[in-house]
Amino acid sequence: MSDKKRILSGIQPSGAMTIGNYLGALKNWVELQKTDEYECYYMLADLHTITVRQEAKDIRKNAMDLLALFIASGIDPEKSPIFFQSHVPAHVQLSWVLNCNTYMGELSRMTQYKDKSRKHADNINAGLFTYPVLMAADILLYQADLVPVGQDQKQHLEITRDIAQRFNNTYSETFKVPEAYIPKVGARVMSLQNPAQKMSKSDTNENGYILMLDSPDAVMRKIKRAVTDSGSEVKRGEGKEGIENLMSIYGAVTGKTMEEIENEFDGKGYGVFKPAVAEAVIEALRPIQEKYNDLMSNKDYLEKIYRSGAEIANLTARKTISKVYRKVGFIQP
Ligand code: ATP
Ligand code: LTN
Repeated sequence: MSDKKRILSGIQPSGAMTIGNYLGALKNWVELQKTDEYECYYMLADLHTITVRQEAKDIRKNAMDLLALFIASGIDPEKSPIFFQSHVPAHVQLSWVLNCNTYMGELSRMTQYKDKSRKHADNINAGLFTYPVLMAADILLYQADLVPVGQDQKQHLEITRDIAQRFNNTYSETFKVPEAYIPKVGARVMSLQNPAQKMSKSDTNENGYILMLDSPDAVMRKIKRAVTDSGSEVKRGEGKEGIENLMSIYGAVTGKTMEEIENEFDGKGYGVFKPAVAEAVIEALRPIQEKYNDLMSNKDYLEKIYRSGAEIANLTARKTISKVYRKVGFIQP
């Protein structure tokens, strides 16, 4: 086993992937993998997906699309195992043990749970409530040091750390206590239709998000329609959340700072700015979409990737779960 630090992260195949997922998470995964300083595990969190009602055929389609997008975006499956959460039984096994070491009170404070309960008032199921425990299991199984995620997952990382520390105190040192890794730009991409709300793949208004697989026309149209203020200056500030969101998207894809963007568009107005943002996004997506199309015509290759990913993930995860079972007192099989 290498003594490199570990990374684990995941995205749910709960819809088509947005540029929010890319800028907040996947882009960093690729960069962290390139440093060669980490051993990285990248997971498609399909078990998490059924916490809200889903059609089976949609999960199947979204899961394969997402797998291809991981690779098309630059994750090298030769270096980093890519696997489906449901292919590694230890996730569910550990989540049971952790459920018995997590309090109702701490789970009730999770903002994602509150948001999703509001959105899915007719289906507030137990899985939605214990979602963060399964996520803690995902991370702790791999003894991850670092978890690259968007801003919205910070609270889930905090509860993961609490659960790990509590378990370690009760049963002796077992888990690495992980750190969140949140990008400086792009950590919280907002909806194009409502800049007070995060861009989300499960939004009912498709003009609110840009998908990784949106056509250039769709990207241009959605950005031109993005909600802004009645002014015309490309600047940050009170009441300018819509423009600020477009500026941070532009910054995240071009590498430019907010100051540089303000200078670039000084005196130019939204009519110049919006198409420039759209062009930059289109150019960033183009190579990813090309690679995605190639990969989707090679299903055998994709299948090989997730199979060998699961094999490696299972090896690592089994070590942790057998240690945990032993520590809590279960007789070894
Ligand atoms: P859902 O709408 O089904 O809850 P989601 O779009 O919020 O899904 P997840 O699969 O829950 O996406 O998140 C995957 C990763 O993308 C996480 O690291 C999350 O923090 C990040 N992420 C999601 N939305 C955004 C966003 N708008 N801006 C930045 N990062 C984001
Ligand atoms: N809950 C995450 C997706 C996710 C995840 C993980 C992220 C599931 N398991 C483990 C990092 C590590 C979300 O983004 N909604």
